[in-house]
Order: sequence, then structure tokens, then C-alpha cells
Amino acid sequence: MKKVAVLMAVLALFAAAAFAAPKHWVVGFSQIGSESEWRTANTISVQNSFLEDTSFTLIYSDAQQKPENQIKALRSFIARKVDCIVFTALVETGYGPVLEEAKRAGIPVIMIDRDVQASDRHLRLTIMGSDFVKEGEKAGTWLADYLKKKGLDDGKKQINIVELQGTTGSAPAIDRKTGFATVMKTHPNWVLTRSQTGNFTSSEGKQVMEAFLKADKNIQVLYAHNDQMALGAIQAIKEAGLKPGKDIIIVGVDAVKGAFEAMVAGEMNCSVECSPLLGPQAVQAVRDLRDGKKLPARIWTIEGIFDETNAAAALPTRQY
Ligand code: GZL
Repeated sequence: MKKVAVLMAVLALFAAAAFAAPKHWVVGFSQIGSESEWRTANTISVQNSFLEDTSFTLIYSDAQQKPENQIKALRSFIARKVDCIVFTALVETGYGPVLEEAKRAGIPVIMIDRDVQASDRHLRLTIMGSDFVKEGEKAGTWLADYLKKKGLDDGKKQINIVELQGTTGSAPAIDRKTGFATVMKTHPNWVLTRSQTGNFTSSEGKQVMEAFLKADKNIQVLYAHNDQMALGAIQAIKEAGLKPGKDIIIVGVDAVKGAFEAMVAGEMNCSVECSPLLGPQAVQAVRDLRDGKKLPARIWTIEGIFDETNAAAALPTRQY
């Protein structure tokens, strides 16, 4: 009889442990700013995902596009002894020392979206987000197919391409340039006549495109590292008396709502998807970490590509 009572008590303890509420964790989230529709959607996705799980408290910091603010935020999370840090790196370099401090403090760091430079990646647990090199390759491959389909590229006539780069030194700017350049190498008649940063914003994208057009109107293609800059450039192209999407073929990245509206209006030709909706993956990674699970070194997001053939159908269901 006694043995049964002991067994029942042990089983009850196990059952209680199995259903015990998870330990409450405080998570520091260092975001880079609010430079684009993409970034805003990314912030909302991460905040909502952690808000929906009451076993977390999220401390949010907006670096307003300044690396020094991000480093300050990470240091404040360390001082507050948070249980975990989630952050996206404005630029690839400069975070080694503060990541060392987090490691010494025993605080795990999970990266979302933009990674740090390769020599610092041993200081963070994982990175989740898009393959930016692949996004650049997808943009180039789409352009090659489109030019061929429209009979605009005989392989001989020079095709002048201008490029609006993202924030200098950021992973997406470096990698999207690399990916597109890989495809350019297979088209000797494609010439990159101008390339400059528009810092991922529509205002700077417009300003730089205005300068490009003042210097040379013989532009056949604009490749913009994000849709925000492409949308700014579309204004500049119109103000120069040209038809965006027709006189100048426009390829962007992100697939934000504004790009879909431009594609439906015939003013933009393609956008390579880069999903900002990383919240669910981020909160699950932190849960797994809290449960003692090993995280994969890389958590990829799966993305598509949109153009005039599928933009109208997709627009009503877009979440950002
Ligand atoms: C890419 C992300 C980039 C977006 C831009 O994952 O870091 O930053 O492409 C945003 O729109 O500014």
C-alpha cells in the first residue's frame, strides 16, 4: 500500500513538473531603426510575437540608424542581466567587444535579419533571416529573363544599369550587390554605369536617382537594394519626364506593399521578396533556447519573387 502511495506521489511530482509554467525570461531586442516599411513590419512582428507569450518580457530599443546607439542598448541589456538578447546588426563591423561582454556575462545572443562580420559570428548563437546573396542573384536572373522575353537584350547592345545600394557596410547591401554582380558577369553587354548608397530610404533613393538622371539619361535599368529606395527613385524618374517601369526597368527587393502597388500600376517591374515577419521564428528560437535545445547555426526564411505577372493576385493577401 505504502509503495503505491509513494509511486502516486512521484507520478504527481512528474506531472506537475511537466506542466509547470516555463521560467519567465526577460529578452532585450535591439532594433536598428525605422528606415523603411520593411523595418516597421519587422519590429511589429517581433514585438507582437513576444507580447503574445506572457512568459516573456521584451525590452525594445530603437538605435535610430546609429551603431553607437545599438552598442549602448546591448550594454544596457547586459547591465540589466537580461536572459537573452535578440538583435539585428545595422552594419557588419564594430560589435565584437560588446558581444564578448555578453558572452562573459553568460547572456546568449540570437541574431535576426542582418548578421555581424564572420570573425564575430562565434559570439552569437544563430542568425535567422534571408539569404541576401540569393536575393541579388534572383534579381539579376529575373532581369535577364525579362529582357530576353521582351526582346530588349540581343546580347550585344549595351544595357546601362544603375544601382541604389543599401546602407554602406550592412549585410544586405554587401550581399545583394555580390549576388547581382554574379549574374552581371554572365552578360558582358550589361554595364553598371553608376552605383551609390541610398541608405535604404525613399528620400535618399530619390536624391541619388535625381543625380544619376542629371548626369546621364541613357539608363535602361535600375536595381535598388530595397523597394523603399526604388519608390523614391520612381518619383525622380517621373519628374525627369520618363516613364518608370517602361523607359527604365525597375527591380527592387523586399516585396513591400508599396512595391506591389507600383507593379500593379506598371511603374515597377519586379520585387524579390525578403520577409520581415521574423517574429514567430525569433520567439520560437528563444523558447527552444530556454528549454535547453541546441539552435541551428542558420535559420533561413523561405521567399518568392513578384512581378507584373503575379503582383495583382498577391496584393490582397500581403501582410506588410
Ligand atoms: C533586409 C533588411 C533591409 C531591407 C530594407 O533583411 O535588413 O533593411 O531590405 C531594410 O528595406 O531597411
